[in-house]
Amino acid sequence: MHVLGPSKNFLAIDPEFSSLESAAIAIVSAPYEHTVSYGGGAKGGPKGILKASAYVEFYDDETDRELCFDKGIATLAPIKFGKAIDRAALDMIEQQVDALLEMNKFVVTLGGEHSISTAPIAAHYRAFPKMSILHFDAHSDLRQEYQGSPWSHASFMARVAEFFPTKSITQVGIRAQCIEEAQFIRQKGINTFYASAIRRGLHGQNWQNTVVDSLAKDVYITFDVDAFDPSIMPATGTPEPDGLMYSETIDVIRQIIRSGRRIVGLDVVELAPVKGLAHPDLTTARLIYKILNLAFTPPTSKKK
Ligand SMILES: [Mn+2]
Repeated sequence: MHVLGPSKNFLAIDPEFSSLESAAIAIVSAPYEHTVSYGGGAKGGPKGILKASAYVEFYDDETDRELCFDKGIATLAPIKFGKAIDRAALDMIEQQVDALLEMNKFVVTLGGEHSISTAPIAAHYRAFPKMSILHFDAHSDLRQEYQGSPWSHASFMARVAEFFPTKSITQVGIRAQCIEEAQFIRQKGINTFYASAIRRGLHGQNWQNTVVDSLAKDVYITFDVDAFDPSIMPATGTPEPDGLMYSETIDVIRQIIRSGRRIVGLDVVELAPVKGLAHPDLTTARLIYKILNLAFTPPTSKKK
């Protein structure tokens, strides 16, 4: 597996801290885009995130450390899909994630469209059989198929639900779906926290705690950036109003760690960089580094 150097890797860090041998964290780039439904550009996501990450500070004040130098972060060269689509493309990603998990790396997968997440989820599920999935998204992605394809980004969670226990799936920020998806959620016992329910106070003031209470001890996070409000995240194919803000989102991650749970893996998808608009790429790069900082920092207090 080829690793990118400081001019192209996550956070622009020297080889001493970004070699695969020494790093505890590995970044996989999956610039895959095949089933666009509205705006395109998600294949530029990994590159946009990596480019912006050069401007993210190494130091995190909350955890009071430079995680990238303490733990090391290796960024792998992007997967070249060639003509591979659907299951064949997912297999390529899954193989790489499998290999990294075998080396005991914490794996972050960058998309690409959301359909790629099926691959790292399958790989992590083998390694962490009791894990929950925490799915941030504006869409529940539970359509059995979309525009004729069962492998559409709009169907990704329906594919996951074929091999993963639906009661161990928690969705946050959902605000656009069809009636069949709403019925599927109820039938299968998926824990879906709708944006409207959060805003109407149906999950209480500390809704983040209610979200985290639904999770097992091991948590895999799949993050579609369109979970964020379009005011802070306009650079995505299918933006929807009334989304999550940055700080309240990070509070969910804080609560995972505070409650003694553990984050076992992460993927971030659907960033479609817009030329001349830097903040969405930076927001995504910072989100990733923040989650890593929290994931690798033992809680100082178990207080809720
Ligand atoms: Mn989405």
